[in-house]
Amino acid sequence: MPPYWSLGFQLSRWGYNSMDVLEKTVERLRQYDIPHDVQYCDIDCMERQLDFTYDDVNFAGLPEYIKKLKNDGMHYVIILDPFLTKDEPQGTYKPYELGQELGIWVNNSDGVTPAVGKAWPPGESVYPDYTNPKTAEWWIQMCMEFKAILDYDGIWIDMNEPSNFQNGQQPGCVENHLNYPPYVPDITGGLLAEKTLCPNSKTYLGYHYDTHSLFGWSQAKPTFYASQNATGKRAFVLSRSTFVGSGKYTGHWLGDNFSRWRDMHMSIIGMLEFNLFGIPYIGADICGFNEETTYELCLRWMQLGAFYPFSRNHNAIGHKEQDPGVFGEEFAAISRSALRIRYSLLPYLYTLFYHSHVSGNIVVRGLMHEFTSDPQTHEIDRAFLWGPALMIAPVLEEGARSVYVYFPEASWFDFYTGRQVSPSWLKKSVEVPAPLDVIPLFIRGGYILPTQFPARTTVLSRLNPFSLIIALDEQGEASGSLFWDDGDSIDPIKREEYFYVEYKFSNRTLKTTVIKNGYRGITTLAYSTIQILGFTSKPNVIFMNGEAIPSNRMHYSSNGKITLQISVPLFQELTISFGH
Ligand code: MIG
Repeated sequence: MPPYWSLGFQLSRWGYNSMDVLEKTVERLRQYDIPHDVQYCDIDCMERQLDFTYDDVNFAGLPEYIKKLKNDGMHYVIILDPFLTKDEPQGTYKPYELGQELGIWVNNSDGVTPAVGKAWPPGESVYPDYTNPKTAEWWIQMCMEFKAILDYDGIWIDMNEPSNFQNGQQPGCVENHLNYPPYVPDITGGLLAEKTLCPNSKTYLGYHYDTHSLFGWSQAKPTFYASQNATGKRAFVLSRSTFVGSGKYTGHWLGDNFSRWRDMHMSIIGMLEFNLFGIPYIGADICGFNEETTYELCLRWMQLGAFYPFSRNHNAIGHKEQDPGVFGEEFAAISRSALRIRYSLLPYLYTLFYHSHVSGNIVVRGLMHEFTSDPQTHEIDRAFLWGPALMIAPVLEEGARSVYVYFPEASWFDFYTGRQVSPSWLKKSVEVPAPLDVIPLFIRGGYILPTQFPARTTVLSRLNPFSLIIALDEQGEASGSLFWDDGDSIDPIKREEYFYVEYKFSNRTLKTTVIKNGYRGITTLAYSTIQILGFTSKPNVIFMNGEAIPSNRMHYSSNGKITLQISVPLFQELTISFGH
């Protein structure tokens, strides 16, 4: 389970370069009231790019600033690289010296001398061999000690392919069948050692040749425990390199994309793939990493990125600022409204993660996943679903003010108006309006989505009233569920400290069934609104648990939408009937 806060909006960049710029950036998001849960600082925040340090000159006051952010309900994530310089003066850099003493680096083919590459920190670097259990212990210890210096909430692990600025370690890879096998995959440079270590390097588990693709995988697990042990809370790990099975310990971002429309489109494909790979916590750098973004690209990307499970705007060093507060009032307002929709839907998203966690179901889905027998869905990579029920159809082209949306056979409702999509649109690609301030969204009939009133952070939104959106199918039925817990403790499901309720609507009646009532914090939460879409005739009497509800609590609009105001604790089971 990801921590709840990690479903909030996140902001990062490589190259804030100073405390002042970092603070001003965060401040303008706040001025514009743009939801913002997580802040990052990249390797420019380190002292000379040394892991487990921070630059106390250019980022003087960072530890105090992090405390301030956290007091304000925000969270902070650090970055760590998997290489350590061996060339700091003796007695000054413990992470290297302790690791050297323990003998935990990836070695040359002799199995004893460390492989020496070149990476970000000054001097030459060695590589922790995370397949060695001793390395895991050392890493966890370093992360825990660093927590006393920067009070972080999660760990971003980068460059863990592992990346090296040279082809192979020094003095280069000898000519043999491991380093130069007769056949290689279609890789950059046609060389296995390209920008990494020689294949005949030795790790605890065997030759690097055999374990190369598992480097990030082997780092994710100890980093998960480092995060968990250091914070005492649910782990947050974000890794650039992953493998099958990584999803148990880490999320992933899609790496160094470009600020191009095509890359924005490709991110949907990457997101769908990673859900199939069992790594549902996934997203791309919003507004693009390399190259300069533009106002319109970045705005459309903020709208799309509001629907990445991992929603982070991130930028490379040297490029113009691209956070949602930097482009002025209109941009800020549009970003705010997209993110407020995200935040209102977080109970639904979190519940999808619960189902993914306990049963392996996926979070973000291609339309073909839900409409397998409709061949027209099989090629769709411009629209996607959250779970079975929410279709997102972003604008992916410059200048476009509409998108073509394919509606598989189902009842669909416009998210914004609640109006049902005309049956004549089904099984067709239909042009729907998408002015600059709108990302088209549709709810699928047959489903009940729990929502919550949004706020600037999830810490605040988690206190707000809940609502249900009940979208009816052709039979007038719908179902759904809500998982809820404290959002950041370790293993709430194993400890049975959670709340789980199932929703069922049929025969004009909503029934909620509390399956698990193990979370104490549930008592202060309440439903405030029940919305029903696709209700064809105005109900005359409404009964809730046997008592009539005053008619002024209900609004019925001719497009078939019922809005009912109630005030009932979440733990209370409900039977609400909408009589003729
Ligand atoms: O050589 O830490 O993909 O997100 O900003 C670049 C600096 C190293 C690559 C990551 C990117 C990050 C950058 N890193």
